[in-house]
Amino acid sequence: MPANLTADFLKARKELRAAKDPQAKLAALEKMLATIPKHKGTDHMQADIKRRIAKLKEEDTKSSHHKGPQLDHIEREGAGQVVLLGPPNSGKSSLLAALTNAHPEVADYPYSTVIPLPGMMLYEDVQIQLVDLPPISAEFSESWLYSLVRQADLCALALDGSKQVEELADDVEEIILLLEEHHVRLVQRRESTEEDMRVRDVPCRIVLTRGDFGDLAARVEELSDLFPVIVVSPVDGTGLDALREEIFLALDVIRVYTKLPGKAADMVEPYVLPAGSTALDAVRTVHRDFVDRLKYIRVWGSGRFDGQQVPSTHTLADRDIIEIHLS
Ligand SMILES: Nc1nc2c(ncn2[C@@H]2O[C@H](COP(=O)(O)OP(=O)(O)OP(=O)(O)O)[C@@H](O)[C@H]2O)c(=O)[nH]1
Ligand SMILES: [Mg+2]
Repeated sequence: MPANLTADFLKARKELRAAKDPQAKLAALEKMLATIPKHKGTDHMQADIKRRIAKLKEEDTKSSHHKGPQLDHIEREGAGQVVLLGPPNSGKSSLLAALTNAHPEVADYPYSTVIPLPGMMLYEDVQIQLVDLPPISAEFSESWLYSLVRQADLCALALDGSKQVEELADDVEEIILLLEEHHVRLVQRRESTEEDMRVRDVPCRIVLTRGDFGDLAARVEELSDLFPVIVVSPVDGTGLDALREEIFLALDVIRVYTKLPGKAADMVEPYVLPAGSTALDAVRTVHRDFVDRLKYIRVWGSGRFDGQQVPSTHTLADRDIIEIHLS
């Protein structure tokens, strides 16, 4: 059967051949579909046009997804990255607001947080990054939430302290299982021994919110079997200093200050290194090139006496001051 194509259709087909970008192609295809004579003889052509339109539209939605914010990674800043994880309405955003410079939405209904939000928390002279997450629950959690927990140095598990102890234990168990399904294991402390590549160990602390609700001792006792517990209330300030300190300690890092020979140390901005780092690790952190030029290192703090010359394998302690001598 002859197709009997119209002049309008032939014009649209010409436009399609000349089209350079997907939008122009889509417009031409839609014009072709509108002008093609609708009868048996053009069935095949109609189907082909429809298929090409669908493909272009699908590609368009895919690429517009890419243009949206990247949610499965937050650039790490400061001495460590701590995710605020927990069931809906447990007080995660309130913690971010109380501890950092960030201004998250705090609301008395669940699922108020929908995208991750970072903020910086100051502990003494160290900046630590906290990341507020949407809630985790068996009903619904975004898949990128698990990626963010995986990448974190520490998980602050926020739980609503006004809930009954059995309910809290159930919440923790559910979260542990959900994370395990996504190859994340909450632990007290990350061991430096070889890790199973598929399973990521993330140290965890329980943060029991609504500490202003009364005595939470029984709940603390029960939950302490799982992870160390800190009771807080962003409403009246209970436990916030203790939480800052616990987060710093749980990150398992040390601060190292540097000084120039004959000068006072720069005590303003410490270098932050993993606990157990050596004097040579610190030198490398200050400047890669210093390693080759290193003559010797003096230490104030963990040395036997102030200014002691130490071997490069010397293990540093938190708040040590080092003086680097180069050739
Ligand atoms: N009294 C009291 N209220 C709190 C405390 N922490 C949070 N709230 C309240 O609890 C509600 C929920 O707090 P959010 O910080 O939004 O909770 P969330 O965990 O971020 O909630 P989602 O993002 O929806 O999962 C808000 O009305 C807060 O004001 C607390 O320690 N004491
Ligand atoms: Mg929230």
